[in-house]
Amino acid sequence: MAEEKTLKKVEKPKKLADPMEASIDPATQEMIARAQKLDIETVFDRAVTMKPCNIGMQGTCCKNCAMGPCRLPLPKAGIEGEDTRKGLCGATANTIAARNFARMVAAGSSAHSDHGRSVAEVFLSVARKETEDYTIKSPERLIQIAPYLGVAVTVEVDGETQDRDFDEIALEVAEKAINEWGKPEGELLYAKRAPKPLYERWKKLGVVPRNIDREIVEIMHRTHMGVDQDYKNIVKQCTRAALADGWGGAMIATDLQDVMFGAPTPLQSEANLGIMKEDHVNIIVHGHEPVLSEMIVAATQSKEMVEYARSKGAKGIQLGGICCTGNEILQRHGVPPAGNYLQQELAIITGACDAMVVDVQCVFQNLANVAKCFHTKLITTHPIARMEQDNVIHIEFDEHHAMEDANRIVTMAIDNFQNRGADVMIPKHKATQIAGFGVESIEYHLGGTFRGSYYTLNDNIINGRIRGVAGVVGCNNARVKHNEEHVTIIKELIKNDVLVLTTGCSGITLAMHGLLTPETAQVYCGPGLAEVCETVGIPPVLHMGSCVDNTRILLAATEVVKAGGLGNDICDAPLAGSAPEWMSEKAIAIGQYVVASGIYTVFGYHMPLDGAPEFKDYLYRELENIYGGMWDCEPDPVKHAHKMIAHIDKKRKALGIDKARDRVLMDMADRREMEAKFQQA
Ligand code: BF8
Repeated sequence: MAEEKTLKKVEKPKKLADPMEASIDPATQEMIARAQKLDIETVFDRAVTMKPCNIGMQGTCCKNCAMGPCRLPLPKAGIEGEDTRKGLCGATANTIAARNFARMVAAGSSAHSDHGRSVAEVFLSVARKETEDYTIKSPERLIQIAPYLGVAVTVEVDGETQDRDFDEIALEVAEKAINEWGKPEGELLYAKRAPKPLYERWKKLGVVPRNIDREIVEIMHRTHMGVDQDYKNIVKQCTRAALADGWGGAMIATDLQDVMFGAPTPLQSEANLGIMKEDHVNIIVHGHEPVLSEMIVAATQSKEMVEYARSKGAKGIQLGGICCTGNEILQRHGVPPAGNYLQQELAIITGACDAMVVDVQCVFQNLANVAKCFHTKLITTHPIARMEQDNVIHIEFDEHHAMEDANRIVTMAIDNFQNRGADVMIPKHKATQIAGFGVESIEYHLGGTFRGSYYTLNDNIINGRIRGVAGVVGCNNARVKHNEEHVTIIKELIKNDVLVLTTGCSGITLAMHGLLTPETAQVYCGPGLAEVCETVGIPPVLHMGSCVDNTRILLAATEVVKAGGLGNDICDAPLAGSAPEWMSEKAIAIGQYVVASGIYTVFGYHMPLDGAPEFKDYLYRELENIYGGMWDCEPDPVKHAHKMIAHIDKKRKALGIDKARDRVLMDMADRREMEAKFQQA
């Protein structure tokens, strides 16, 4: 009898994802189908078989002590009268949801900021001349950021102002930067890079970060059992930690990466799994910190390594990226991304990935299980991010012998080329993209010739050709049709003359769907934005890098304010933020610092707040009165875009520039004609 039961269980067909329902990207659809044919499980299948926990979804499961987990779901009929739900200690739904939210902010801020710390430590080695593998590729960026860290770039000699010794500046910048993580007194130095009224607002509210580590530690303390039990007070600390990330750890990461590896400038590349080549050694780098991947780029381009690859029967070495490590080497070297977050398993399932090299964050543990089915060497490189599976190779990367480590990894990949099976299938799909935009390149392309500022961009916003600017960023999420929300929202925004800045996996998504080329403007943009993009030759969606590079968006918003005509503070300008398919705690940290910087920010999918309506209302409404920005959530992508547009219009009206816009309404026939033009292009 028992045997029969077991047999019946085995016979039950496995529930699998429908590739067409899982993604809008044909390369992804093809690879999901291939994985299923080979009986290899991917995240898309797991999303079908495992449903998310309903109470966790509502944000009201407290597991911060061993009397719990205490679960406080919202009754189906809602709550009439007093909300009497309590955990064993008496914690309310608001307290529990706020604690959970705060811990996401802490985790997200710690991830970006610890990345920043590693970069600062490598930079200190450079400044101390302890490593020869890294140098300062952008002295201009170093001189630019030094004053923000309180480092003088000139000296007085005999009453004359002279340039200060460059090595001295570098060393002081490195020391001051590292100090930002743990200094015993004072406040975050970069906070003053924000527009003055914003800094003063933070000061008045008592949310200027003291040091980066302290704000994260304090969240963990305050959300420990029996400490902070006032959700408004918890959110205040969320703000302080998130600002320590956005205007601190992440911003220092971006700056020092630019100093050491070069400040990005616009360049052409490609994106999607189709960048992999059957006759080349394919190496995929995945994760977030570019410290190792910079060396891997250099190693794969070296004559010795290319010759070695040829000696093993390959035509060359094809490097590709996944996630933000991919964005880092894209924006500085034009290395094409092979995919975004949800495509990491698929890159191995091509059968053509000779090595996947991972560092930190957003790496699936299932990569090891998938790699077992192929010849792929899966290599972890970071002491804080190892995997338990025995097929994973750990080569710990050390900046003091960086090139040696990179050469070892590339050699291993080349040696592995001969072990490939016959079962290679690389999807043909890939698209061209222009990436590598930054604060300066926006100024260069859209800036004023005479003022050397954002004046012309502002002028185009004021005259209504550009309705406003949106930052659309963030992850993919297997609970959402892969790429669909990003693409729909962006098309809706640019159709309505909203210029878009993008980073992270959103940037990779838009690249693979062909939205990061200047030609996109004629096809998808409203007439005003199309005219501006065509005149200056830029795409209507500007890829500004990885997720730590959201700080470039903060600084671009600051430049908009400084250029004048659009209010005195970031919250006055017609700006909005969005993370359509978010999944990571880092996205919550980013959302909180963007909101606290004055920008209305809409998340897609869902937010874990529904179980605590009062707390949710505080984030979605009341925060605007405090910081000028607030949260929102809208899973429908068209409505999502229109909420952002409505906010932009509200700001235009408050500035008195709403009349300047000649509204051009487009119908479906216009849209179809535009799409047809794009297909022909
Ligand atoms: O830091 S967008 S999935 S890769 S968390 Fe992760 Fe999200 Fe991608 Fe970059 Ni950002």
